[in-house]
Amino acid sequence: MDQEINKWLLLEQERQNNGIELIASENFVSKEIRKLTGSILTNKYAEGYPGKRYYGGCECVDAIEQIAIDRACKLFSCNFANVQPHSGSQANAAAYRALLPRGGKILSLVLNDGGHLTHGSPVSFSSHLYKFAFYPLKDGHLDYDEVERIALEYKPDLILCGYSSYPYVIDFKRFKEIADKVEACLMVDMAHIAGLVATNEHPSPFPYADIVTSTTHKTLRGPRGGLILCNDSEIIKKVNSAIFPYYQGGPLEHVIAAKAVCFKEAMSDDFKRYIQQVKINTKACSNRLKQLGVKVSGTDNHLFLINVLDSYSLTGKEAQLALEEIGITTNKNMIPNDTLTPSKTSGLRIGFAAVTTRGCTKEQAESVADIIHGFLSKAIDKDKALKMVKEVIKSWKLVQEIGE
Ligand code: DSN
Repeated sequence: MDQEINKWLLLEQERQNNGIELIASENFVSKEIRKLTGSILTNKYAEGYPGKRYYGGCECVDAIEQIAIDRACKLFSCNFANVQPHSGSQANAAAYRALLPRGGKILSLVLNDGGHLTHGSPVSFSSHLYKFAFYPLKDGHLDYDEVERIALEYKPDLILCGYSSYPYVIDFKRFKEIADKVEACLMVDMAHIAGLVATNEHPSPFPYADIVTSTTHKTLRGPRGGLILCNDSEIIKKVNSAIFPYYQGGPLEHVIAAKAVCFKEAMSDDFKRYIQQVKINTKACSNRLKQLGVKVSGTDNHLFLINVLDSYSLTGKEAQLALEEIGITTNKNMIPNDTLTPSKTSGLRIGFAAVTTRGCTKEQAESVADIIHGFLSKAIDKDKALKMVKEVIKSWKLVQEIGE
């Protein structure tokens, strides 16, 4: 055992167990998923796809990858899947390459309003390879008429929807109508809401999207990794060659095996009940904060935003650091019409996917709101807040025991 690393592993386990994890993109995976990500499958090179590899000895990983593909298609009711992307960013890069020539025009959400870095940020590859125009939110909500107006003017080759901090339902059908009007493709990045889509707790992007990308580790509660789905046999060929050999080399078959288990878990009644509870908890916390006079977004999904600048005269960074002192982990986040920079921000993003896996109830989600408000407004001190945190988590499962 490498004691130097093991010490930190155990400290991280303690941190996860003793805290309230509210980062909206995180979750706690089952024991089986953890076991597979640490399995001997990591030893195998398998460049290529099932039945068409550049290495010998691939019969077992071929079977595993094919099961993962078949389960992904069944879970999301689509025809084709690529389960090899190492992350959501690689999935998005491959999707753009499959649908567009270099320099192709993409219309996506203003990044400060909830888009992802790969949706056209100047610091991401995306803005270097493609031309972006952006649609804004109106009062925190998608304004489909405005998207249509900008699309008619900009004439994009691709319209992109699906976001990192949008708390409401997305109308994929309306996006498809706009895309058809300007003869653009429609791409949906459903990374945040994949677990909700899998359980029909959010409308599906199919049959409207030409390509759907996702991660598997957020609300879907699988291993860290990416996923691409589509219904068209020509598009999947382009996706496959964009992932390998264009962007990636050897697939992570240990992670792909864990993705296969994640897709199976997501088909269960237990998982549907879990996602329903995530939505109940998120709404309960957001509503409680609203009752307390805090400036928060509403929510239809697993996340919401707090305007900490207006509510507490704190930047998102300051609020994040303050909550970390009492074992509540969040992330600073830009909010619509933010006047601060991404390294400071006026907002905090709050999500309930992770804590709901550990057993968080609606009442506990309301207590979490009381702790956040009490501590950030300085109505309660650190000792009292720490005691309240301890009380909330005392009945929760340990992260190393999830899925037992
Ligand atoms: N970094 C992820 C998030 O936190 O939303 C997006 O990939």
